[in-house]
Amino acid sequence: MKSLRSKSPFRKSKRHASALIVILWAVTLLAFAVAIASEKIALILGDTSIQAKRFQAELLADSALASVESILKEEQHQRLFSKDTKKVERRYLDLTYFQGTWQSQSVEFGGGTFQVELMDELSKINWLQTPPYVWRNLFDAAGVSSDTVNAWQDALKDWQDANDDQSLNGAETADYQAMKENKRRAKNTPVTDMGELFWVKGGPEIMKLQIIVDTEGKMKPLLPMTTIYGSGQINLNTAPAVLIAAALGISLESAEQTVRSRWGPDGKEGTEDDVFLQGVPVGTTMASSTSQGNTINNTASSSSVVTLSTALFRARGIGEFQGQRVVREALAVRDSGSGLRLLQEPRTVESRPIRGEHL
Ligand SMILES: [Ca+2]
Ligand SMILES: [Ca+2]
Repeated sequence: MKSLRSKSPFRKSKRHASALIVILWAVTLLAFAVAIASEKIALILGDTSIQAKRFQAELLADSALASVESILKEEQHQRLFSKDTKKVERRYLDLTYFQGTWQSQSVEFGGGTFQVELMDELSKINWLQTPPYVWRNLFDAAGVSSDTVNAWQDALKDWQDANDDQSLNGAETADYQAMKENKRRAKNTPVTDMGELFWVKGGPEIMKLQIIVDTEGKMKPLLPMTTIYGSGQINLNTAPAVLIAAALGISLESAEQTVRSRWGPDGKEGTEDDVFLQGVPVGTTMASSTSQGNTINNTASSSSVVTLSTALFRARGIGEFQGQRVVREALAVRDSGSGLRLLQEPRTVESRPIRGEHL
């Protein structure tokens, strides 16, 4: 009887069930043990924990970039239907009338937050596309000697042109090979990365230049105001006064007036009454095209050094997770609709603890 009973299917399954419970317990205990151990490891190796959090922050930053279009549409929708018109700053969301920078609201997700930021890439001066005379205006204002400017412009030309014929003040492979350190060859194809400019003869000196940016004599580094992307045109609706002055060949004072006219009656940037410029304000004399009069319009030809709108943006995804912040960046282009399309793989431009937060 006993043996029969023990062979009954019911008892057998019950025994299996209890075995399963034991295994589950074992697994659970093991999981606890692993969890406790990894907590301890994380405490001992603080870095591991920070790296894990940064990785989460990075994922959030990438999520922000991946969903930039839907974030943009969502905010446009929200603000369009917002009853609080005083707070509506619709102009920031209309990419056609973009006026500099725009930041989305911070979205909570997966225990952290993400956010998108857009900046106009045409608010910068282009190392490769902006005509040399504009650069000369800028360098003159910055007090760079004409010898230095000539050498730089020739070296940049030689670095990119296919031949090995040295320009008057330039540098080709023979010159780079004759250097004491970092012997290299001239690239002989166009620059494709900002970092490359440091390899061009004279590059490091030019890249670390500080220039006067306003009539009060404030100095700022030149490099963040520069790009290698886009048409080389400088956007009057987003560029700083110092670049507008160089582009139009006008005084810094006149260029500051242009910038102030963007701010509207309240004299503040980024408020409801800001004005989108439709042309160069009357009274501003353009050294390069005085025959065309004082006003240029939005249909300025591609040969013009200034523009009034942009289609090229620098999109930033900002991810924050448990005290860690990661910013990822990629160029983005406005497509024919209201959409925005990333042109590059995002890359990390910032990765750090959030100030004031304890880890
Ligand atoms: Ca060359
Ligand atoms: Ca204003």
